Amino acid sequence: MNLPFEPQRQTQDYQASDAAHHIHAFVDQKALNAEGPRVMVRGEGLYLWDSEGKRYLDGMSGLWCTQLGYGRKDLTAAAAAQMDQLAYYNMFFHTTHPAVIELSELLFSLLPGHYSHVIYTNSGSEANEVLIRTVRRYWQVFGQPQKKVMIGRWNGYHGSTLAASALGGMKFMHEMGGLIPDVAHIDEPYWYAQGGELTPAEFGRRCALQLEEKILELGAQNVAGFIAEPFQGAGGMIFPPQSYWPEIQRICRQYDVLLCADEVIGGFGRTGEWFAHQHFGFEPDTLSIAKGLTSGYLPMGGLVLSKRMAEALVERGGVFAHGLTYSGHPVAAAVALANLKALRDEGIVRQVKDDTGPYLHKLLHDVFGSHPLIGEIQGTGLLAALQFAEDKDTRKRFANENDLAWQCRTFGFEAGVIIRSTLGRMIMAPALVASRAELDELVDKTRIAVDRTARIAGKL
Ligand code: PXG
Repeated sequence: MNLPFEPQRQTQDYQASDAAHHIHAFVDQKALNAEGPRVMVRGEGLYLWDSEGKRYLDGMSGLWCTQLGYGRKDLTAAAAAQMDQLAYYNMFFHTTHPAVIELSELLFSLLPGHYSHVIYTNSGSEANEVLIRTVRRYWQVFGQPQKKVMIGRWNGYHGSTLAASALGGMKFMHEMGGLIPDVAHIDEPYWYAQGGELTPAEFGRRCALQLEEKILELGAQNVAGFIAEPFQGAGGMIFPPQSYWPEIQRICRQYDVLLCADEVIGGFGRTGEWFAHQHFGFEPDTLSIAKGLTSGYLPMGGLVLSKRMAEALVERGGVFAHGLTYSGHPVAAAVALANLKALRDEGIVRQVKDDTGPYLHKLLHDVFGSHPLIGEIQGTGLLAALQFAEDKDTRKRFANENDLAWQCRTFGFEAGVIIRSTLGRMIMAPALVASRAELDELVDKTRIAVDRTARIAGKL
């Protein structure tokens, strides 16, 4: 074993202790305990090592978050310096600190000019919790306290806490713990699966018009906001047809419904723009952010507000009874600041847009464009999805597509690459610092996994 570190304990020892004490995310814990989780012990650049010494190319940036890759000394130095200087102070009782002030300055220099304020949180779920309260407070300030229904989308994902999962449209999550009142859902714009005979443009428009129907059904005077991911992430890396967002924006403006973009995955360069709504060309009133804000090195999120909303809350709102112990945590803020500086000063977002993003998509089209298992390739920047198809002409999907995708993911691990599976789609979202050579390796190893999957699906 040739490891760039000394493993402290045996893998089985780690696994036994983990099984004894730890409930993992989104898994049958009993089944996982029997199998034993992979123990990740080190990261450097795009690579991870497990406790057995096996090396993986991380094609998912952790969970869509390590924009700068692993092991960045500038981020660890920023954390250490801030810990030495002021490890903690809070945003309650009329105080602030330089780290959070400088982070906000930089954040708003990167955002379009119609945003002005942010409420910091520790995660994306919290950003969306705060969103519900902030949007409702905004309408209260304007004398419309009944305007409080939030509309989300089926198969959207906005986090795992009670209200964030209610905004999301994962029915199996709603069944575990329940919903909250005053939340409604419309369909997702997943043309490949649900578009039928419609063209993508027609289908996109039809999905958007569902928002208008839902607003009219609920009464526009009762609808506070519409929340959606610019492209769905956890739901399968699904890009809406181009007709979708302009129509959604028109409807929100027409009925005075706030347009809330969940940029937790799309933000901070993933699409080659700083924020995904810029790629799709619409102007949300709020942005939920997290993940790439710190490259995942420390937990931090936030809710960005348009000038119009911030002005109402600040100038007319009085006390807004909201705050978290760790809102604007100085160490997280210092890391976020160092992270955003690196993304900006090293030209990484531009590189994704002009070089590595187009390079990845050309490669994917060359390798998978006529692959017998792949019916569609979607994405832009360092973001891609491969759709499995049983019949490419009719867009028929496999009855066992979920199992096939999970198999593909397992084959990926065996080949030394981490790709994400969702219902019949394989997702790639490597760190934004990926080189062309690393993207070659990502696609080569993904090809091994997809070919093996095609064989068990009878397609090769
Ligand atoms: N909004 C979006 C769009 C997300 O993708 C959250 C909110 C919640 O963020 P926190 O920081 O509370 O986890 C997310 C999280 C996956 C996967 O498998 C995606 C997420 C989380 C875990 C797994 O794709 N996204």
